[in-house]
Amino acid sequence: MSDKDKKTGISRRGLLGATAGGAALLGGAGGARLAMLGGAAGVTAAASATPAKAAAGSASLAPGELDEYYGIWSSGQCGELRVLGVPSMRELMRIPVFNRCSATGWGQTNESLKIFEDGMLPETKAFLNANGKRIHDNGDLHHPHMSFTEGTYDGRFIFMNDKANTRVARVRCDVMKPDKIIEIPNAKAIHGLRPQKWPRTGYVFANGEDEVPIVNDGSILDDPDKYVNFFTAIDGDTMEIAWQVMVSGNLDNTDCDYQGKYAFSTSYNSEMGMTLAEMTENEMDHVVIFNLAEIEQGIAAGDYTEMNGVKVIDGRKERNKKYTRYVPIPNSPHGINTAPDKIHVCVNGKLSPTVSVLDVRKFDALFDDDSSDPRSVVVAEPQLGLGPLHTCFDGKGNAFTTLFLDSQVVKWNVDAAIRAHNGEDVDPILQKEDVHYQPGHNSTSMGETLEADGKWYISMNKFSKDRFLNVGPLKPENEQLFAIEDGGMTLVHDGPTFAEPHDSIIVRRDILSPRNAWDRNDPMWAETRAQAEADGVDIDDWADAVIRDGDKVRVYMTSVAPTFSLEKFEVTEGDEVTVIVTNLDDIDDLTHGFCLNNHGVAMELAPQATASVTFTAAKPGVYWYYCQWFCHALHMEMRGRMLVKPRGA
Ligand code: K7E
Ligand code: CUA
Repeated sequence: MSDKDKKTGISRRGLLGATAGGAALLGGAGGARLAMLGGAAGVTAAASATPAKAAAGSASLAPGELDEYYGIWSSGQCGELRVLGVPSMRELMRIPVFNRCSATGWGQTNESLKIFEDGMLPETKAFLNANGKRIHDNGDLHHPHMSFTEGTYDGRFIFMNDKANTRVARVRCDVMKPDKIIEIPNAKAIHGLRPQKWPRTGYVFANGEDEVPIVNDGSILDDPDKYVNFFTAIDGDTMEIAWQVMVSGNLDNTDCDYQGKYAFSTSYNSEMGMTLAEMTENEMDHVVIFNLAEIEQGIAAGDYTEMNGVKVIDGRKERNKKYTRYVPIPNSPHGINTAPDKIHVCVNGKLSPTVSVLDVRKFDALFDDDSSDPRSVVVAEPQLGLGPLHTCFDGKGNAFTTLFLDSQVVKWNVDAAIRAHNGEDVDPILQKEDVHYQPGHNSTSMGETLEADGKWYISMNKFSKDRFLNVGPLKPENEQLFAIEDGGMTLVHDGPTFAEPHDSIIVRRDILSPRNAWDRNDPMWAETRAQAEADGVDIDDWADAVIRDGDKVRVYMTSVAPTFSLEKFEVTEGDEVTVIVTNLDDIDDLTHGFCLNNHGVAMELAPQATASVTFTAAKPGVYWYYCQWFCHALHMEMRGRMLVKPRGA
């Protein structure tokens, strides 16, 4: 029984459920909306062949009805993580990760700054200080993936990359907040990211996309021989770097097997070129296969170079075929996706109209014999259409591949593709559907796990163009949800999203059960708690205190709707003030906030949370602070005053 149930015996959910009888209402509205979209689609592109059939109703939920799946969404250059309900596609939450958030204080509270700073490399700290900043508060979050145990999601963590500032973050699924943000040494621009699926996570694999000179000290620019890329294995439990492998070519996306033996990354720019012309010269680029056991043995045997505190194995092309093998793939391959059949890996050709299918059972033989042909692991290479970027699966032997240039999704059968490759006269392509427009990633419900259930398919489209009301030169992206359970593809949702939902996973709802209130002993504010104890303040009880410590002042208060325990406090001009607030309310959804007028200070205080913020009181006068999350009928009255006395007065 959750906290709220213990208190009241009834939750807000229960109340909503009791009034949610009028389900038919929404089904009708949803149908009308979809009919309109079907019409609009004809303007510049062929309308989807199957707009909103009867199955459309299955994506519409009655008010108060809960979704079957959590959709975990990236946000690209917004730097945050988003949570949607699937199939309703209602946005449920935004979780700030690499970005600064006004509503929650993420990137400003001491607790969040500590997470940023703990994972930061020393040279970045120095760079930021030189620029008058404490953290990078932007990110480019492409790939969110949940931790696995034995091939399926285990509800512990969500891992994600930041291409902009070469970081990897972890979000705790119990409170849906990040607890680790680490900067990856040596590599530049972390792009592809996947957690190990078997036996568990385990490693989190992260690709460095941009090559850099091995010694990147400003003395080398145009000397391609000196440039390398890095593949990184992070320990998902400790979020420490386990090892890196130096490779040739820009690493793009990555995935791993269901056997716990191999990871593999697509790589474009095998030329190691610096300009567009140089980068696209070769017809064939490659997939790098990483032999995990051999790499671990190599590390244990001391066959590594230490670079910036990380053990780095040399896995460059033709250096040592023990650790890596390079499989030639046409042409600038992009997405790489392991099928839930545990055997096949789909490599999406991007500039080639093909998807190359690798058979992981052939990888052992490849590594056993140095002279073996790396192409021997390719068991099919169907031509699917123009611009294949990413593939996902229905768990029934079928694959769905996005075709960026064709603005389509192609549904095809993996087994048929293999038979065609072996000379049989069979067409693996089952269906093509127009999407609007230019899809990048796609995902199916539970599709990257052994529990792929083939119910829902999401197309994350890069362009919306004319599909919605014009909002100026910057347009939203567009996402489309298809029901695929009956074997066909039925469009059931078509809706704009802000920049840029890049990738997603769709997780069965029973896998996640976040808390309704924080644990008062949460590690998030352990340091704050230790300081309070040192100051003799019990932050678990209705308390207030103003502790002066030289020019530092710590102001403790607690909140119970609709009051703060401190209605006013005094500091002196020039003091470094830390305000520490604990929300003692433990009722479901009773979040307070602390916002200090004209100081750029604001933070969220969810039930039972402690948070703190530090600033310099530089402006004498009276300043109101107030609760910035609506909490009570007297929410407006939940406020107090800070007096800053002139120094020397
Ligand atoms: Cu295809 Cu960053 Cu996943 Cu873009 S990557 S689409
Ligand atoms: Cu407390 Cu609003």
